[in-house]
Amino acid sequence: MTKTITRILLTGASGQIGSELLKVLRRKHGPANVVASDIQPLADPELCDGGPFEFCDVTKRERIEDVVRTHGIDTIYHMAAILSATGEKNPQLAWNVNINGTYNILETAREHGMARVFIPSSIAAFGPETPRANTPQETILRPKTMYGLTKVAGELLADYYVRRFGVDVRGCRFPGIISHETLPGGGTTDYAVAIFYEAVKNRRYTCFLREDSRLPMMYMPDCLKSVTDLMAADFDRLRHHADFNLAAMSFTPAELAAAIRVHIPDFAIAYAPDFRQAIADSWPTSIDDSAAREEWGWKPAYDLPATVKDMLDVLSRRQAEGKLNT
Ligand code: NAD
Ligand code: AKB
Repeated sequence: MTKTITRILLTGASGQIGSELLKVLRRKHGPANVVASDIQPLADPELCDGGPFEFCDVTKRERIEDVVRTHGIDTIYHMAAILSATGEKNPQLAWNVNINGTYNILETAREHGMARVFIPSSIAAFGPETPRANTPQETILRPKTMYGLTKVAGELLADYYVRRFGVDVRGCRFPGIISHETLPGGGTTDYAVAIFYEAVKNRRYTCFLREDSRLPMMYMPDCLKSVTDLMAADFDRLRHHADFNLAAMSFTPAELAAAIRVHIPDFAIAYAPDFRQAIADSWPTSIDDSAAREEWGWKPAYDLPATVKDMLDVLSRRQAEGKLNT
C-alpha cells in the first residue's frame, strides 16, 4: 500500500511546527518539491527564498484543489489549525478551520489518490474522565474544549478515510511542543516556551498556569523526528493510524523553573493562573506511548535537562547577538 512521496504540500507552514518541518522536508525531498502554504506569509526571509509558497486557506476546498493540481502534489502534511486557547476564545473559528479544513484535506487526498497524509492530533483529545497518569492509547475521549473535540473528530475521520477509502493517513497526539524558532500560536502549553524567552531577557516570568500543573511536553527535534519516522513507517505494520500517543517528558511549571535555575540561578517565577488553567486541568499528566514504540520504533532523545540546556544555549546566543525574536 505504501506509495512513493514526490511532491509535498505543507499547510500551516508559518506556524510553530510547520516552519521547522518545512526545513526538514526541503532537506529530505529537495526545496522545489515542497510547497509551503498558510494564510500568513513565512516570517523567516531565508525560508521565503528557499522554495515555493502559496497562500491557501484550508477552509476553501477549491483553493486546495487548485494548489494540488498546479504543483502535482501527492502528499500533504496538514499543520494548519487553531489551538486550544485561541479555540476557546473563538470556538466557531476552531470548528471551521479544524473540522472543515481537515475534511477538505482528506477529501482532496481521496480524490487525487495521494500517497500519504499527515494530520496531527493532540493530548487535547483527552478530557477530565480520561485516566490522567500514563494515559493509555485506547481510552475515554471526552474533551471539554472545542480544540479537543475537533482533534477527536480529526482522528476518527482519518481512521474512516484509511478504512473506507484506502487513503494512507498518519498522525500523533502531540504533547506541548517546546521550540526556539517560531513562537507558539495560542495554546495552553505555550508557557513552556515563553518562560525561556523571559528567563533569558528578564530573569523572571509570570506563569498563567499553577506551579503544580503537570503536563506532557516534547522538544521540537523529537517532534520533527516523530513526523518523519511515522511517515516513513511500513503501513502494514501500523495498527493505529492518526492517533498515536507520544511521550517524551512531563513536568510542572515549578519543576521547569528549577531546571532553568540550574543555568540561571537568579531566575524568579510567579503564578497568575487564567482561563487556561481549566484546560490544563482536563489534560493528562503523562502518556503511555507503547503503541508508537512497538508499531514504528518511536523513541525520544530529549529529556527535561537536555531540553533546558539547548533552549537556553540557543536563546542566550541570540540575545548576545541582539536577535532574540519575540
Ligand atoms: P500554530 O498555531 O503555530 O500554526 C498553525 C498555522 O495554521 C498558523 O501559521 C496559521 O496561520 C495557520 N492557519 C490558521 N488558519 C488557517 C487556515 N484557515 N488556512 C490555512 N492556514 C491556517 O500551530 P502549531 O503549533 O504549528 O501546530 C501544528 C499542528 O500540530 C496543529 O494541528 C496542532 O493542533 C498540532 N499540535 C501542536 C502542538 C504544539 O504544542 N505546538 C501540540 C499538539 C498538537
Ligand atoms: C495547545 O496547548 O493547545 C497545544 C496542544 C497541546 O495541543 N500546544
